Amino acid sequence: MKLYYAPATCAMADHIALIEAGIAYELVRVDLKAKTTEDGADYLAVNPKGYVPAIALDDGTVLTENLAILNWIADTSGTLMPADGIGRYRVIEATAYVSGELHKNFKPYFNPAASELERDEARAMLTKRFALVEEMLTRDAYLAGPDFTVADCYLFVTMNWAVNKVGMDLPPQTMAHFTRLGARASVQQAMREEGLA
Ligand SMILES: N[C@@H](CCC(=O)N[C@@H](CS)C(=O)NCC(=O)O)C(=O)O
Repeated sequence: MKLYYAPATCAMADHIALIEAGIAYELVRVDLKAKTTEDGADYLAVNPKGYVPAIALDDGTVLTENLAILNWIADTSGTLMPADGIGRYRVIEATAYVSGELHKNFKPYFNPAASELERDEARAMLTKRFALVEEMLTRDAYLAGPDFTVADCYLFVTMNWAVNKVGMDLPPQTMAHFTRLGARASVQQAMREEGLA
């Protein structure tokens, strides 16, 4: 399978999850401005949405959207998420929170046309959203309970943006989680492979 990515984007969540799950992958880098892949092909022909991540399975099936791809990785490998019960829905709930409530609030920081006011409003909202993450990490070792799951893979990306793009001070448990996850072999490998380490 192929993972279409750009460095340090939300596709890194899937990259980390693939490594954790032990699923073999080929990375294909996308130029998000030009909408081309590293070999010059038209990325829109792969994913008409034009953004990353996307995965292409060996039979040519293309799957997009982090939530779907992370669930596919977990289900395909039988790891990174409970197979059933409320624990499974807690992971989906946490991943949806990262996607809908954390990720989306970084948008002004990736949009050169965004105003300072928009950035300030986004930062205030992120502070509020990370306060809930802090509560969750005070209760449990990982975002969705006692075990590392796909929700933590995605959370790592947003914590990385908060610290290294926005310059936020994350609350203490969240910062400790960021440091712990940053030391995991899978995260180190993903960073290396994306040219970030
Ligand atoms: N709804 C998508 C959003 C993905 C997304 O925001 N991707 C960003 C990188 S983090 C991107 O490719 N932006 C470039 C663009 O939209 O042109 C998902 O959850 O997978």
